[in-house]
Amino acid sequence: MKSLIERLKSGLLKTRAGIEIEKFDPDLLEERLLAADFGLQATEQIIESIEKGRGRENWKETARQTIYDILKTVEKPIRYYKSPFIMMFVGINGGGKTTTIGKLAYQYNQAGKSVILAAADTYRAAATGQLEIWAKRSDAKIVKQPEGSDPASVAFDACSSAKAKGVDIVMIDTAGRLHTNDNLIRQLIKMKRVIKKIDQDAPHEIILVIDSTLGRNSLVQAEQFNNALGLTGIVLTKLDGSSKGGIVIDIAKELKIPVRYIGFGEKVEDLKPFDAREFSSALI
Ligand SMILES: Nc1nc2c(ncn2[C@@H]2O[C@H](COP(=O)(O)OP(=O)(O)O)[C@@H](O)[C@H]2O)c(=O)[nH]1
Ligand SMILES: [Mg+2]
Repeated sequence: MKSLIERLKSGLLKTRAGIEIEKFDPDLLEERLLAADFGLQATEQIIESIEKGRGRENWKETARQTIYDILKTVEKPIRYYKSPFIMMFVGINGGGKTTTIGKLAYQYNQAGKSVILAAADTYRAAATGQLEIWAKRSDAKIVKQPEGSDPASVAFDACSSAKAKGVDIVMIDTAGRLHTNDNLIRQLIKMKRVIKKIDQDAPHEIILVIDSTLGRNSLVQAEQFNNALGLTGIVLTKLDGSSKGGIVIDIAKELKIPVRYIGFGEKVEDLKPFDAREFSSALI
């Protein structure tokens, strides 16, 4: 079986291949980095560091170090400081919320933690079913209500049940689309407020799940969610299908929101806490 690092490396294959050049050429490198969605600021910083650095022979080493320095600022793993630890997952449809929650539920279960999943995407009929499959796989409990129910009420039920039963972790799956974007944001704000009735500090994490194949388009989205909800972290998914993995560097540079996890495949093991050193080494 492949090690996790090897899996991460093959996950980042497309992005790595996209920025691969034979020898250092600033214009060509700039073009390649921008195409991989590194963003202008980070691209300039990387090229400058090479030009000022220890010779062009070692340009990859310098680039890797500069990428690491940028990424290090968002390498902040989740700190589980109380129980139940309540996490809301938000983001547009298809981004990978349900899959990420499922993978995490499995990993927590393996680590001996008890988990409740809240099926608060009550807007789509199929959403609860998908979460149920993950719950079975990872021996997690699921709290659900009929389609069309109030998502805040599902979240509230899940959190109060976790508190009553001494469950370690609650993960709340939310909708990615309603009739309008405003409705969605309002619904999420209400959910956040209702959860506070269980614990004033909760939700302890509000995590935006972003599809990395969308590249820079997702930065605007992230800003909207962040302004409305105050994000505590980001999960970047689908790095395996993306040639735009540079978006992680752009996020670090522009949004400065901690990157909690990265997803690079559909299997439970294809989700890792974000590690700046590993990521920069796997990239270049
Ligand atoms: N290749 C790949 N596919 C993923 C990854 N994460 C999620 N997916 C797929 O993306 C699709 C949408 O994911 P889903 O969790 O339903 O998104 P949601 O609408 O945000 O809940 C599903 O087909 C998932 O299997 C990933 O890291 N890599
Ligand atoms: Mg979903």
